Amino acid sequence: MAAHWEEFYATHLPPSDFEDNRSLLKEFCDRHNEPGRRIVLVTSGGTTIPLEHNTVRFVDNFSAGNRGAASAEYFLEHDYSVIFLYRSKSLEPFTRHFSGQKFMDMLELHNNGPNTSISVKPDSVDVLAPVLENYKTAQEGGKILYVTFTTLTDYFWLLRAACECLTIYGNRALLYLAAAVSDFYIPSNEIPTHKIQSSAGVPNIQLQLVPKMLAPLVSLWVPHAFVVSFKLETDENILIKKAREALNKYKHKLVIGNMLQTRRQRVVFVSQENSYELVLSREQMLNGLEIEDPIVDNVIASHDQFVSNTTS
Ligand code: 9Z3
Repeated sequence: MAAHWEEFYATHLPPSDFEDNRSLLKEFCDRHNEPGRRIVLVTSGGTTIPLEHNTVRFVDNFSAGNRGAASAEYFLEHDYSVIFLYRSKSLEPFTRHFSGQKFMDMLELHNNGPNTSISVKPDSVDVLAPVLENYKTAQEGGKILYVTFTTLTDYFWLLRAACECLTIYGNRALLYLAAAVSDFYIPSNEIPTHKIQSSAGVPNIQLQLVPKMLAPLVSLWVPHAFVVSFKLETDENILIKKAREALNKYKHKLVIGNMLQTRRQRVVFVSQENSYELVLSREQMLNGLEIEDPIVDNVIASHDQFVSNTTS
C-alpha cells in the first residue's frame, strides 16, 4: 500500500508553473555547488487550503512570514546561498523593512512644480542604507532564489523539488522549515469545481489530516542534510513535549519551538543532546535586535558541528 505522502502526490496535480520553478531550482543549486559552499532552504509563510478548484474561498493561517524573511537575510550575511520558498505576497527579505506606511514615512516630497523631487529623510538613510547594501550584494551575486507557493499542494510539490536539487550538497545543505504548513486539508477529489453557493444551504466541510512530509523529507529526500523544523503551539505546557516528540519521530537534527504569542521574544531549541531557551531582553528588543539573528547564529553553529562530524 502506498504511504500517505505518496498518495498525496499521486492525487494532487503540481501547480501550473511547476516545471519552470523546478528548472530554476536546479539551475540555482548547480550554479552554487562549489566545494565547501553551504546552502539553505528557508520556507516561510502559511499555506492555503482551497474550498473550491476555482478558488473564491480558502482556509488560511496567521503567518506573516517574518521569521523566514528575517532569517534569510541573516543566512545571506553568513554567506549561505539561500532558496527562499515563501507564500506569495508574504514578507520578503529586505523589502520587509519598508512594508506598508513605513516606506512612505521615510520619504520627503519637495513640491516644486516641474522640478518636483523626492528624497529619503536624513534620519531614514541610516535604516535604508545597510538594508539596500545587503540587498544589492545578494541580488548582484545571485545569492538568493525566490520561489512562491500559495496552496498546501503547491508547497508540497516545490518542497520535494527543492529537496531533489539539494541532495548534491549532502551535509552542506540546511533545511530551515519555518513555513506554517496546515495540518488539515480537503483532498482535491473532494472539493467542488465552482464557487460554493449559499443557496445550497450550510456547506458540510470535512477536513482531513495532511500527510507528515517531514517523514520522507528526512529519511528519503535529503537523508544527509541538516534539517531544522519549527514547532508552533499556543499552550506553553505542551511546547517542549511536542517539540521532542517531533524530533524522536522524524529523527532530524533540531526542532525550534515557539509560542504564537511570544514568537518574537522567545524560542526553545530542542535537539537529541539538549534543550535550551533563547530569549531577548526588553532592552535588546528596544534596540531593534531581532530574535532571528541569534537563532540563525545558533543554527549555523550546530550545522558547522554537524558538517565536521559527518562525511558526506
Ligand atoms: C513556525 O513556528 C514559525 O516560527 C512561525 C513564524 C510560523 C510561528 P511568522 O511567519 O511566524 O513570523 O508570523 N513555523 C512552523 C509552524 C508549523 O506549522 N510547524 C508544524 C507544527 O507545529 C511542524 S512543521 O506541527
